[in-house]
Amino acid sequence: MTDKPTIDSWKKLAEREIKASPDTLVWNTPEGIDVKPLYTADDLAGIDNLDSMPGLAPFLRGPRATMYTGRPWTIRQYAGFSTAEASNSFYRKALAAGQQGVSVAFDLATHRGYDSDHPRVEGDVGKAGVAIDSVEDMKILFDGIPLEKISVSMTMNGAVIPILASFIVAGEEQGVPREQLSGTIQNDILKEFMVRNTYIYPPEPSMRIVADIIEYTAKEMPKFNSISISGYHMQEAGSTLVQELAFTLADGREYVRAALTKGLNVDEFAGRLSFFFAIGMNFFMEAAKLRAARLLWSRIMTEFEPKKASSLMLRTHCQTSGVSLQEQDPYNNIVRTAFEAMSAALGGTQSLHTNSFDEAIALPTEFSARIARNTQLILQHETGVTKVVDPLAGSYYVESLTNDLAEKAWALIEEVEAMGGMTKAVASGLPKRMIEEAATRRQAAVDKGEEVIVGVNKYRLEEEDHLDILEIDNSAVRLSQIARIERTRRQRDPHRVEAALAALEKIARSGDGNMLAAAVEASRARATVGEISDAMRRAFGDHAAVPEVVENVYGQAYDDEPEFQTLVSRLEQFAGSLGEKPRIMVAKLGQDGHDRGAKIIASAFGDIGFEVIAGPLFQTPGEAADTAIAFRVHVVGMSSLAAGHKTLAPQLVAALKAKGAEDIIVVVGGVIPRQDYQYLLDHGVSAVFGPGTNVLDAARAVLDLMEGKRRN
Ligand code: 2CP
Repeated sequence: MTDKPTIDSWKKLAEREIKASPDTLVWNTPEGIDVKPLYTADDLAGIDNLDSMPGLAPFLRGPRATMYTGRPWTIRQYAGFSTAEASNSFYRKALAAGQQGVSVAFDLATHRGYDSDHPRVEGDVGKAGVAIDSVEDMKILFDGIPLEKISVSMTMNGAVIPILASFIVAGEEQGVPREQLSGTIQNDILKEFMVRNTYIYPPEPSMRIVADIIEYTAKEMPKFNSISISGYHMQEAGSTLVQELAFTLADGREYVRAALTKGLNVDEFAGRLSFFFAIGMNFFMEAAKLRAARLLWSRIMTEFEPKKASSLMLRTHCQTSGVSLQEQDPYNNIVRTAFEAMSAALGGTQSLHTNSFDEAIALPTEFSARIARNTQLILQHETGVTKVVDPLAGSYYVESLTNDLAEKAWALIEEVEAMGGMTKAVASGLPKRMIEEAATRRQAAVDKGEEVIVGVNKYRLEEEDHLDILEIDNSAVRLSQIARIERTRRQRDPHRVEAALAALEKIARSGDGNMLAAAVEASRARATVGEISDAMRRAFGDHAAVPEVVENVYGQAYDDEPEFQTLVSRLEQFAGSLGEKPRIMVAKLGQDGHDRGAKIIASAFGDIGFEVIAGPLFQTPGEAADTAIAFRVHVVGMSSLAAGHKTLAPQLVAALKAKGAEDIIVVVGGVIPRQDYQYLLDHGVSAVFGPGTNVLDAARAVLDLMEGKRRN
């Protein structure tokens, strides 16, 4: 007879196996959750909703009763580059090869409401997405794609009014009335102020825009999801999963409140709110996060007393994590993405994008896009994952994680609520700061090797294989866009355009009317994206964020480590010989607002002992040179994540030279393909730091450069 197994007998056995207490095996995650080596039925005690059902509130187990057994998630690959013609051809091929919905990536010029002929966007046109200047481009983008059948997601937040307006008009002119258009517009501005930075106007009028879109789509476009409330970019910026969950749901609550100010009934629009989460490498926790998200959203929505059950339902798109992709040994990214995709499916996503393995470094090629798409097709058709609803339910570990995440996120949501809601919290800078601290802490853990990344800080290849990447000829795209804008302007009725833009500006100023309805008229008249954005700019002005840098997070993580201290002393010595602290400006040029890397560098370099000047976002090379000179910096570190480096870095070097400041060292970091290093070095850049660079190594290299310069 053996005794009934107990947790105590397991503990004794475990202790014998590892010759230490099993408590030493507890994994303290960045979320503040202590993951134990073993979960048992005891861990389910006191957890609510274990007996809930899919398709029924609170929807913990999924928004649909049958979930993927009735209909699998939508394979929706996010793509767009160069011209509307090139992107259209890419979409058509992808749809023919098994993709099920379209998801448009716009270039950064479009995001920020500039036409392709604007001088501020010379390095951005057609680079990280497709250039759209007017309805003429939009019509080409969807040529031959039946908009009454294929749902279209558009990632647009800043220039959301002109883009949605031109989509509606493109539909009309394709013979599809707006009530038949299905899809989603991202339209989530709060997270832009927090992490993604493709805003145009200040927060208050930006929230009015969100509300106008929810109002218009609720009344005119019943099949269209008015918003995609996004946590994705928070995780990309370095947030923990609890922060991603809490801030996203708190954003959602704020949007509901904004829509209610338009006099809508909650049931008129709540069923068409949708969400968007990142799925990173913490396999079980990510699946649990989606379950927790549905539970909490239903709790939040109950407060608004809807009558329809669908108003309590969280439906979401997911994307595998971009930051988990590595430049080094890039085929490993296929494996990472497959695990993340499986986790999203186990968590019950409605729609999914799987990243291509080369996306850490460039836009996907047709080859890498095919593997990414096939990852989902294999999941759907070969693994059996679609055959059972919410298959992780009842797992001691996953139920426990779902509950822990929900509790921790709820506490943070309540904290935001106590601050007066998310708009106020965002204005205070707290969420942004929390995310940046988490990002810096994680970078330190990776640099120290505490967090292993295969092929990067462990098992690194001696020599990397050559990788063919897609390169966009940015100047050719720009010239062809400019030609089309000029043709559109020649052929339109200028009085009609002027009247439509004046009507839009009036509504923007007065708040009386709907800005999207007015923009649809302007778009029909062939007003451009830039002109429609400018009409609202005249009423609202531009938003300019003041960059802040977190302190003592990176340094603290290194505490008394000799490697760090040696560098600090070396820098102190150099400062002594210089007679002042070495100054570095971290610069972001063009419309590239991805500032996670820049912020981490600024923060870590500050802790190492540099005086850091965090340059404002969206500078032209000439403006950045002026700032560098005004602060008398020794080094400019340009951070580039949106492929503008080959245009913008040489222009920065030239601008410094033209202003007599060629002694300022220029280094470039970020998403820079190896193929481009020599080009940058030949154009006056002193060093290039690609993805996966250890921050201490970068700081040492910058110090070497400064010492070298001083000696010469
Ligand atoms: C679903 N349906 C079902 C079932 N499941 N019907 C019967 N039985 C079932 N089991 C129905 C749905 O009710 C719906 O019809 C239709 O099938 C489509 O399903 P869905 O679940 O609504 O899927 P979807 O049309 O693909 O919509 C998914 C989302 C949507 C999440 C709601 O918002 C979306 O597609 N989002 C994508 C966002 C996106 O692509 N973002 C890209 C971010 P009805 O509609 O009639 O009810 S790019 C990110 C980059 C990084 C960036 O931002 O920078």
